[in-house]
Amino acid sequence: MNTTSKILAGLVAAAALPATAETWDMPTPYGDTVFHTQNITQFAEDVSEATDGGLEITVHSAGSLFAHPEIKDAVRRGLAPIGETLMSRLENEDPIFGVDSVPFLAASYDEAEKLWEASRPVIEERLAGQGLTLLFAVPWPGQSLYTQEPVESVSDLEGTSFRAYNAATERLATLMGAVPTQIETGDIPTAFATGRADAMITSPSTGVSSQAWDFVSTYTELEAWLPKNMVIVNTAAFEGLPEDVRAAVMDAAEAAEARGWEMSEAETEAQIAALKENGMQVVQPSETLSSELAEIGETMTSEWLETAGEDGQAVIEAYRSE
Ligand code: PCA
Repeated sequence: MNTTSKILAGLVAAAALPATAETWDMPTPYGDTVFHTQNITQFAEDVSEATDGGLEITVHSAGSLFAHPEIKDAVRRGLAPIGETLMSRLENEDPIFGVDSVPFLAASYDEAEKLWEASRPVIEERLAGQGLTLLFAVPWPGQSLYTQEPVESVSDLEGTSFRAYNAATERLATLMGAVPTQIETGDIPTAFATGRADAMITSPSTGVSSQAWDFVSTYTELEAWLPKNMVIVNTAAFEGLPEDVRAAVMDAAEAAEARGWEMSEAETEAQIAALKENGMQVVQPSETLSSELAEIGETMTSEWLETAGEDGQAVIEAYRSE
């Protein structure tokens, strides 16, 4: 090729690329085998395809770009344009974000969906106030109890080191007479191996991804609440995208939310089966344990209502009237 045709070939290649090709780094907290991460990877692929490569989202899983506690602020400050976080991690800054982690307030997919419908507008509004736009939210399967011995009543947990992942699990541990200790999912196996944790409450998904059978024997099925992960975007970064790209992101987000809820529900049975296959005892709670936990749930509901104020009460009223 002579110089002129090289230049022409270059121009033709450049014209084939979208005018505003953009690459976004996306920090997420959980590992690649976790269904949330897989759903987000699919979301990124959908966006790339729908925009013809106009927006490429690179997923940095397992806290590899920003550690979980830093992700939300990183997105708010524009250090990362988009990211995923556990919604109830933000309960410390505003109780409303903890609405999905009150034990037994919404303990099935149907209830969780109703609660999400009732709470989504105020959550979106709070995020908007910080320059953040909510793209989608997906629940973890129901939260159940992992212990080294079968548990007959809450008193069996007294004094144990109880792994917590947000304010609500910390409060729950305290109300059960246990000692809470905050541990990210990636650190669970080491925490149990070194005696920093003896028990936890989490989904069958996290039980499987942390290979819980290596350090606990009993899974007591509570499915006490379904906490959500949410994907948020820096509003200024989002508004900087061409309109058709923004529309593609919103479409992909809607699809990711629907797909994620389905994946989550399908996970529940599949991952409980995996716990069993790996030798864990899967048991139902005793009547004593159920009624003690129900009472703790009521205490936590009234505590939450008190701290969440009028907005919180409006959400619960809307939820209960559906
Ligand atoms: N897994 C995450 C949050 C809830 C869940 O099921 C965790 O254990 O930290």
